[in-house]
Amino acid sequence: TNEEIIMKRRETLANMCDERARVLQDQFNVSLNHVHALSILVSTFHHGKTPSAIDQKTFEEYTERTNFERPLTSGVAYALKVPHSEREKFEKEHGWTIKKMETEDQTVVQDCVPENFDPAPIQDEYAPVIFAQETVSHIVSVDMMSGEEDRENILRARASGKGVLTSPFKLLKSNHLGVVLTFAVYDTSLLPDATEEQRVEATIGYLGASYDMPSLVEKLLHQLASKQTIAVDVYDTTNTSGLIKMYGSEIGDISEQHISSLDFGDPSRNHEMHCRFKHKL
Ligand code: WA2
Repeated sequence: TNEEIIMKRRETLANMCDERARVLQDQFNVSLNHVHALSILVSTFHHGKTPSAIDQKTFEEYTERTNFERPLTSGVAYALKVPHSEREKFEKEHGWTIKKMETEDQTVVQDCVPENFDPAPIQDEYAPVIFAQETVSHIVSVDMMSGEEDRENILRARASGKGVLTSPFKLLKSNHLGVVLTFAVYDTSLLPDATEEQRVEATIGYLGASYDMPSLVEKLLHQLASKQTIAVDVYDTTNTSGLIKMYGSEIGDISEQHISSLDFGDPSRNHEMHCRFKHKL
């Protein structure tokens, strides 16, 4: 009967949506674990050794060769915590000035590359990127605390000791919405039961990964069958008064929609996958 066909169709949609949500969530979780491990690698071989065993070239080589470990990421980078009192010494040592992050609504598009960025204005502290995977080499020397979403992530990462996610925003040199995942790197003196204040005090840097949602979700869905059949949207649903679409299209009939939950590992952000058939019954 017609009713049975509709029921069956609804069930198929639910199964396909749940499977896609699970694959995306698992891939995200795999890369989150590897970004975490990378933060420990930097702690061990950059901060834990004198002289450091990591420089930009080593970081670039290692992150490129282990890229397969971080599906969905478009690049990883490491920023140092630099208090204002150490800025001059830091800039002299590195031979460049700490740059202010500028977004396209402040500059014309062709100026929106870090080579043209202005020096960061005076702040209590900075988070200049010192190592970057080649795919995000344009953020080297940029103060990550001068970008609203990156700054919020850095503050939350170091106070919590957990991996934290930004809400979706337009990444530098990208036309898409993306998210950034950040882990703080601490001085080895930090105890596991430390307070927030002790965590902030023991922070020495920030390891971050950027996720270009549209291109990466697209790549993932391509690997699954029946891409022709269903349309998939991914939303940040943290703010219930305004969902943010991180990935998706306008096609399909939303009257028959299935919603699968997504857990990207940061309890203060919520995500959902919305699926529908591309063609009416
Ligand atoms: N990485 C890549 N592109 C970006 C970006 C970013 N942040 N922010 C805006 N566009 C080094 O949390 C520390 C990476 C920030 C880490």
